[in-house]
Amino acid sequence: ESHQPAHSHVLSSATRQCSLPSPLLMGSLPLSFPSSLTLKDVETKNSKVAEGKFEPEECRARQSVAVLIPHRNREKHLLYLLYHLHPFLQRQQLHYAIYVIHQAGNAMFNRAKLLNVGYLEALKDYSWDCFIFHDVDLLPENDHNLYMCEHYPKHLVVGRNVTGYKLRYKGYFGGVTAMRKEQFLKVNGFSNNYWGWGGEDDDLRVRVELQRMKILRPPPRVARYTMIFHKRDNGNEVNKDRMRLLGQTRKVWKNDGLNTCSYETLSVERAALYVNVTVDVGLPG
Ligand code: UD2
Ligand code: MN
Repeated sequence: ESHQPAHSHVLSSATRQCSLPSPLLMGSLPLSFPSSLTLKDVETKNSKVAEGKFEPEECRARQSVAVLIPHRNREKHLLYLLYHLHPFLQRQQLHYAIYVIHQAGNAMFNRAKLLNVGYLEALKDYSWDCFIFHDVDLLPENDHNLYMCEHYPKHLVVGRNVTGYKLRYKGYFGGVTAMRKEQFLKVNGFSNNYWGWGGEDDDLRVRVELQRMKILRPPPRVARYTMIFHKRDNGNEVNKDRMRLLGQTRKVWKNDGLNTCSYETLSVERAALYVNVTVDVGLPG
């Protein structure tokens, strides 16, 4: 139904692109961890989020962003992440969805493969422009740290509370990273072969460098995170093979990644605040 002539150039507010920076940003906010917080509370506070998705009403979002969270047995961390991340992403006026990729079973954890699965599964829902690969225990402290993709891959974690807010080492690419759909495809995603803790983030950095892409980082005062304290999980012991694997990345990346990622999706549950994809990623070997 329309009372305007078809050739009208009057733009409705919803077709005007969101401004940059978003007028809703608040800068650095203190994080809180209410001990009695429940998922229901977080749902109530985010009533405009449905099936993990949100889109601003007042303007047209600049990017459509899928946030992918590898997960197993960190329910409390996930609750605090959802509690902080939903309002944070809404203030950035993004069209976004949050996907939790849950590894079924108790076998060795495979963060990188879970993120490949997340990318492939999320693209079945929508043609997302941008992917954020996000540890479950990292909370962004400043909403000027934009969950958007750039001309090159972006590493969003310069500093963490636990490391005195300093970059851990040159080339460090762990924690939270942002890559365009095409950039991730170009590097063939993550390796599927890193089981247990460590190395998979460095492997992705090597893939990025092999494609002559640079790595961008926001200013240190902005790219700050709080990591919720944790010990090393059972089933995610240090991967003793990681250095050997890292030595062969340039030889094997074309045949180890998105194009060889075999898995079995056990369920896709569309909860209010996130899409939960439970997956059998198989066993090392
Ligand atoms: C660092 C990196 C992380 C990854 C890891 C090595 C930072 C800030 N993070 O994290 O990106 O490269 O080293 O693999 O540098 N997880 C579960 N359940 C488990 C085990 C892991 O959900 O049982 C997920 C969860 O999202 C977690 C992530 O995997 O945040 C990384 O595992 P971690 O937090 O134990 O490792 P950490 O903090 O050393
Ligand atoms: Mn951690």
